[in-house]
Amino acid sequence: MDSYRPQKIEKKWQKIWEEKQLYKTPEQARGKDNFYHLVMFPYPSGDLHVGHWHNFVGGDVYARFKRMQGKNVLSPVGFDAFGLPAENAAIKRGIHPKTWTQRNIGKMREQLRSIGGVYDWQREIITSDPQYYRWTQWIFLQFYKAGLAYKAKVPCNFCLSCKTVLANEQVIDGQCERCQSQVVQKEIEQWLFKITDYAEDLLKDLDPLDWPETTKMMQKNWIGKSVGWQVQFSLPDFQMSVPVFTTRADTLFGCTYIVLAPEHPVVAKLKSKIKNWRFVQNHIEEAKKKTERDRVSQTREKTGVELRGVKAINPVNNRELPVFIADYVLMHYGTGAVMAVPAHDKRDWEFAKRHNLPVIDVISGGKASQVYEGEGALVGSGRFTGIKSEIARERIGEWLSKKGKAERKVYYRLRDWLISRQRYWGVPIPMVFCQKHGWQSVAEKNLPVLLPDIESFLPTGRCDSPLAKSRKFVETACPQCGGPARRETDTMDTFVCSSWYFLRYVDPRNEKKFAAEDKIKAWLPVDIYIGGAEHTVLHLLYARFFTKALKKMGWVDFPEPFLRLRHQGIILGPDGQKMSKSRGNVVDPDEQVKKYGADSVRMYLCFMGPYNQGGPWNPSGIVGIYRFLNRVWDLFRNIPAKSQGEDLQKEKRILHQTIKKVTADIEKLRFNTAISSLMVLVNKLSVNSRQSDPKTLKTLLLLLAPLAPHIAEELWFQLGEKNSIHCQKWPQHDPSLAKEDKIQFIVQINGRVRDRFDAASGISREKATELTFERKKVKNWLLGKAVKKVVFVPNKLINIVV
Ligand code: ANZ
Repeated sequence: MDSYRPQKIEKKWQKIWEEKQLYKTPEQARGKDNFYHLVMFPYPSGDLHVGHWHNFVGGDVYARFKRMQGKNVLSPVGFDAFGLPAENAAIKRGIHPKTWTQRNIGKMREQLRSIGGVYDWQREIITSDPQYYRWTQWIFLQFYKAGLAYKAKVPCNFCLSCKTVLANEQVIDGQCERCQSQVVQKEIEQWLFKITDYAEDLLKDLDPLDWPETTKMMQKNWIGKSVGWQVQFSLPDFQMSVPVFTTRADTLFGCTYIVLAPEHPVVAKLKSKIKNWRFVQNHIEEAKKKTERDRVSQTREKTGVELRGVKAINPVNNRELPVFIADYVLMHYGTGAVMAVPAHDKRDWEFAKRHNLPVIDVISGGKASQVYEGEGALVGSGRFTGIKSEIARERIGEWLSKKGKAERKVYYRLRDWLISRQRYWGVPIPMVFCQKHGWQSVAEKNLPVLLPDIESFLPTGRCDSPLAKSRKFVETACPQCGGPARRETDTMDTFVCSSWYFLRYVDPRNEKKFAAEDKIKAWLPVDIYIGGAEHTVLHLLYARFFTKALKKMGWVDFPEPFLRLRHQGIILGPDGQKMSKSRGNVVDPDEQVKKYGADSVRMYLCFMGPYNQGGPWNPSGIVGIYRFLNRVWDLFRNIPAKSQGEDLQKEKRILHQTIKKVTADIEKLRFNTAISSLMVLVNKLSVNSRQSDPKTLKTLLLLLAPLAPHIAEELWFQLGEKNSIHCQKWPQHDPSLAKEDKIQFIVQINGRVRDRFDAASGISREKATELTFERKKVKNWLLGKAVKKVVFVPNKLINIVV
């Protein structure tokens, strides 16, 4: 008899599946609903470890499960191939980013094949392929036409090491997300997408989505909606007024000074009137050097300078107030000016203490001489005294608005998305600059604007891209007048490429459109999206923005791209630390596959813990799974005659209970508990293997098929089946068969019947003893007696000897 040799059977089946195009997804399949199942496409990093596998494997199990449940499942794969990391790695190794990327894609294709996934390879997309980025450029042009793409001089995050600007989302704690180097501020002309136009939609459409709550919360916080009032403080000596944005109009009577951002335009206008201009100017220059993060840092001392000679008037009580500039007030949030209420705002409190400014309590509830940021009844607030702060905010706002001194205002923290990068390895921005006609779009028929194959792709470190060095690329004709013009040499942030790839998968070879309308209708939106929680803000927000913008332009007809979202957990090294080459704790999936087979690796990754949690890779854990698959294999060595009577009954019960459990678990991506119940089933069947019903064994294989597709297929054919197990229907459990049989359990004390209770048939000694000793009657009989022995007769009785 053959023993289990995964290396042999896995290669064999992978070849057959591919030859038969088993996983080719038709646009429509008779009697089947379409189901778009998407796993975040990988970045071709070249060093895949088992952590990456975890993502794909979990996704593949679910896709296979949905297929067997009768869905026409689209489960595509592709590569997010442009971007800084490819370029940085290529620079480090001295090879061209294109070569490096192609090499890695080749390697990853092999790895993904060895997983035994249901990928439809004919739909593969690579974002650095001109046939793909041609449509990325086309979408850019549609955005430009719609006013959603524009160029502006903006303060940028500039990474000193990557030598490019970064989006706000790519700066983590003041450092570059990719290389952890310091990020500084620079003012540069950049291309931006107007994501802020969609701030409200991006916020309100989150609620109905079936996404992890924490992810929704992070997006909400990132968008950062603030509702408040914009209040006018007049500067009587200058016939002008300064608007401030506040969420706490209820504290207006406690305002003791005004603070402007150092860059506030009013400051420059007042220049000649400011008595201490030299000081003020110094502070402005200092502020320019600081990053936004430094400026808002909680721990830093709040410094500022008074604008001597300038006074503002509080509109609620006409009190005259000093005016300061301070860098903790940011120019590009709200109006760039705040009314300071030191009694009820911590930052203002610190500033007031430092500058010896008055503090006036206007909300009751705090402790004397401490800042109180909570709610309470108003004090010292004229006609509003005594009113609860939550209500007073509205009343004061409305009162001022009647006098023309305030208006209701909503602000968002979200900024426009800065998409241009001064790097080589990205999509060229399809714009041309003509001295006479300004910025002009490249004609759609001339797309793609090809990324030239240049040798010197190294970043320049100035504020232009390496493409600027290629005259052949740069010099072109103006689409308007045909005169000499220059191409834009910046490339797009890679997040632009991944903001729409889910649309392309439905029609990846279309040369006329990014995807045909009927195909979009047939598949989208995505039914389930699986990927890492590290993409909660960037990618997921951008993809939602693209969908909304394309919907508004009429290119798609749904507002949200991903109806259901699940994150997989992170797989740690055997030492419990994050898996990384530098730590030397990387587990290579290829090696594991060689040793134990892909099915064991798949199942172990699913078994390690709840899918959304991950955990450390345990080398003996995979051995356990390998042994389990060997036991499954052995079950099929002696295909038995039909079992009979009571045993058959029992076997059916546990089988149907397992079907029920595995179905419910896989649906919730709880693969680990699904596998546990399969283990219990296999244990039971191993004991009776000679009597097992072949039907039971077939069902076991069906349940195993999504998790361990190769061994399931092999054993399926060994049972004499002619069609792939992966085209079979998922088993249904029969509730009446799954139901536990009840028996009446007898309790004897010293051989005499004292109590009875109902219990599940097959109840264990431990459980029966536990239930017996919990019974009131039994407790009474045993009062003051010492238990000498407990005799257990399965399915019949317990006898307690005292
Ligand atoms: C007076 C006040 C009193 C405030 C009080 C708060 C508490 P969120 O919720 O984050 O939107 N603010 C407004 N514009 C600012 C800017 N450009 N830079 C720094 N701070 C700014 O915060 C809104 C509050 O942040 C506003 O409400 C304002 O301070 C401050 F007891 O106004 B508040």
